[in-house]
Amino acid sequence: MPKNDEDRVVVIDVDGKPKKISKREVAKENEKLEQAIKEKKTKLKTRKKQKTEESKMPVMLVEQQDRSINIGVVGVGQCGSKLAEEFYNRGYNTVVINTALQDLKPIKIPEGQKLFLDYSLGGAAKDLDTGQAAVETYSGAVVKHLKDNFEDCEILLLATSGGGGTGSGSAEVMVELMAGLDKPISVLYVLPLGSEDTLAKHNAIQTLAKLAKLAKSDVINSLIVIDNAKIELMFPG
Ligand SMILES: Nc1nc2c(ncn2[C@@H]2O[C@H](COP(=O)(O)OP(=O)(O)OP(=O)(O)O)[C@@H](O)[C@H]2O)c(=O)[nH]1
Ligand SMILES: [Mg+2]
Repeated sequence: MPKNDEDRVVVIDVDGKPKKISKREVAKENEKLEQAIKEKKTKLKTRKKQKTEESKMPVMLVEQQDRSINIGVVGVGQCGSKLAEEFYNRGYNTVVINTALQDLKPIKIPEGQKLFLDYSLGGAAKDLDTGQAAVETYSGAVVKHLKDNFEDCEILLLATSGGGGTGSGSAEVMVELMAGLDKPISVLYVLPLGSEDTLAKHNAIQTLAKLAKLAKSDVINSLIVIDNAKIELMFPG
């Protein structure tokens, strides 16, 4: 039907061009626009209501775990404690044991997870017998410490160096005590630097031989050896 020119108005389309359309078409367009605005307002209202409800909900606390297997790590002696601290920082259950109180202090794990064996005068001074005797003397406290901290653990890991007295001298006894918890046992064992003294090297070989036997008889499931001398060659200085 031809349109009366009086009924038509000039509007600007989306491309910015003027065009003539009927007043009825303008009204229809306006109606559509109003409907769209109404829908948008309803959506916004619903979203706002949802947000208010969410803000009233309590915050869920989820335990932070950066690990897949639950390993209970026990670090003995200074080197063992430092290694264990690294595991603690990655979310593993960790305890540390030492005969030197001054070496336990800088280890940043909760104080309750540290066990001081008050046996000698601040360390075993690289004496294997002193390290062994210290853990034997406090074996009851050591086992309690392990049980209290590792109940939920699937695997136990002993971290120690071979060159000193505390960690190295007690390694065999520690494995025996850990075996009482009836979980697979791994040992992370650090060999001395090439530049260290004969006593350190002697200690390391003595204990390595004992640990190798325990691995052969399956008391230890895996024996992981870190060779400081090799690391020194690879990263000199
Ligand atoms: N890879 C590595 N080796 C270390 C570290 N700290 C110490 N060691 C090595 O550990 C050995 C020294 O043993 P310690 O762990 O200090 O001895 P300990 O078990 O505390 O025994 P005592 O000091 O005799 O009571 C040396 O062979 C060092 O090279 C460390 O942070 N990383
Ligand atoms: Mg020490």
